[in-house]
Amino acid sequence: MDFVYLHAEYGKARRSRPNQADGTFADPIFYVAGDGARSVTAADLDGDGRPDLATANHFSLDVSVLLNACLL
Ligand SMILES: [Ca+2]
Repeated sequence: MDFVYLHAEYGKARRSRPNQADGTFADPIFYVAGDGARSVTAADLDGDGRPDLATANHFSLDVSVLLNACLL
């Protein structure tokens, strides 16, 4: 299980901290979302069995979708 959260300082970014399978999380990976991302959820949005992420963006009035491209 990875750890995903929005970072208010950057506004348009969200961060993910990959699980390293030893009880710790790796350094954050930044992903750009829409302007004013306020919430994030994980779900398999394209039906490939891997969880994807979506954010609701307050200022750009849209939704950002990041499909999981991980090979694991
Ligand atoms: Ca997926």
